[in-house]
Amino acid sequence: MKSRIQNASFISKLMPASEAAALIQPGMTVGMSGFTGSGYPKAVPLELARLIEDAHARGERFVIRVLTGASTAPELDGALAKVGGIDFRLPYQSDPELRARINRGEIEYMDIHLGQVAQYAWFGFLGNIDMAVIEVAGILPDGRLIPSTSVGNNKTWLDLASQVILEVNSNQPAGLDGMHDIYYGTALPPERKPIPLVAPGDRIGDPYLRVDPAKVLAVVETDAPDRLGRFAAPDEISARIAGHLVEFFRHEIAHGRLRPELLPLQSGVGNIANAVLSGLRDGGFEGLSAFTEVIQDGMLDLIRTDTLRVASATALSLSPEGVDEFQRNIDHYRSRIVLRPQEISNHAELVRRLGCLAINGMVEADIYGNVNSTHVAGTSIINGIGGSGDFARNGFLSCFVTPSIAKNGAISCIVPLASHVDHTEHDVTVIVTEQGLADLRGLSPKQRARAIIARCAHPNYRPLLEDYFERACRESVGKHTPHLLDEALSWHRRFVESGRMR
Ligand code: 0RQ
Repeated sequence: MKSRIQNASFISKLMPASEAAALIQPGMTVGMSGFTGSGYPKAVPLELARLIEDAHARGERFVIRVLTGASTAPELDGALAKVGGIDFRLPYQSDPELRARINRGEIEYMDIHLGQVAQYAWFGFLGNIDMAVIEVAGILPDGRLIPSTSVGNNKTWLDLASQVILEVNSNQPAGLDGMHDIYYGTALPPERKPIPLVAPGDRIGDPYLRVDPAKVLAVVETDAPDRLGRFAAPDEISARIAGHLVEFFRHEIAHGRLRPELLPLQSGVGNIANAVLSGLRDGGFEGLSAFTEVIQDGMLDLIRTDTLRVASATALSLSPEGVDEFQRNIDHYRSRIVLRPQEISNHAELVRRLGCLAINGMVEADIYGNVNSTHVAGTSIINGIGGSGDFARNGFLSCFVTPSIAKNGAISCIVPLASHVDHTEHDVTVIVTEQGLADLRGLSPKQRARAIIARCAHPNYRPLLEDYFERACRESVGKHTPHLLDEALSWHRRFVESGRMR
């Protein structure tokens, strides 16, 4: 392990995770590493959960505020939520225990664009960050830190936190060294300058994170893999969605609006995103690039085959097989992958400059193109907006994908009125289901409604949507975006009451 910690002053701070966890006091705001299940601290949060459980058994209140990059894993979000140790959490999460407690109203959760978390903290909107708990892959002789499988908000937490605990994980590939690009040129307005990145693979910073050694109270050794699941092979529905998108990109190339190498891809997480990437590989595309948040197996495969020349992201989120492949060919990947802080990977200025093709999953869209990415029936959160808004608002194209129905057809994913809106009709250019693709560019609200109902709705729900829309066009007082106000959310009310929208 000494070879991973090459600085004597950091070696002198080595201690067991239980001792390091005891440095975290009730009421603290703690910035932790971790983004989509990778690069999160593996030992200190588990020990902290034990301390919190003991305190609660003694009748003492012990809760903390937890800030991360994005979702973590059972060892962090799951363990702390289970013992009732989280008072407030931001941003994106996906842990079942944490989600359940948020939806029971036991934990305050702030859902915020991933690209904006760092500036929010720098503006002072999150109060003092008392502690940072950050996983790294190693510590250099000069005290700089080799980042782990995710960068997330680590730079911000290390800079802003009053105190720091480092976990040095020897299980993370040593070959990660050199893959990161940490930009230290951000500033607060009005001192901000343009970010000097003009292509996805540009390196504009330093491969290493910096930390003031005086703030580092503890260094903990770990040797545990990121706990990541396997991806389902694309099913028929996701393959059809991917097929529609690939056909659409070809159409755009034919009309001169896209070049054969497309524009930098941003692809959300999950089954459909993976299927779209497979569709691009099988569709004969070449010379592609990605400016995205997360590199999953599907994207790794595109890099392996050189279909994708370069990929910028803030995290690797690979299956165990993906990790094996990554480790075996790490030199190939190091020259093609750049991992950055999420304030850069998701920066509105850069997404707009590069003209990303944003492809994200959604819960539902309404007939006018407002998209709900986060809430079931408008009230229960699934994961969070993640980075979808960073890319949707600013991309060259903003595509949202979903199967047309959910829960075996009990739910239509195209509804009269979205029960919660994450992306407004002004930020959505393309909606795709397995039924087809609605190109909303240049259309008025009523034209959009006709396109979405005709191309994207499931046949079981299409006549109901047509009926709603035609009646709304006749009866609505305002005829620009017609609605029947008493009826607009009745589909969701029926679902909550009976388990079915019909
Ligand atoms: O529930 O697991 O209980 O069966 O939602 O749905 O179809 O498996 O789709 O995994 O792609 O997730 C929007 C959640 C889609 C995701 C969302 C139910 C459905 C299922 C999942 P079950 P699928 P996916 C980059 C960008 C926001 C963040 C984002 C997401 C479960 O894409 O979190 O885009 N997006 N980040 O049954 C009720 C509906 C439903 C529904 C689906 N209309 N009503 N339930 N479900 N549609 C990544 C980051 O930012 C980090």
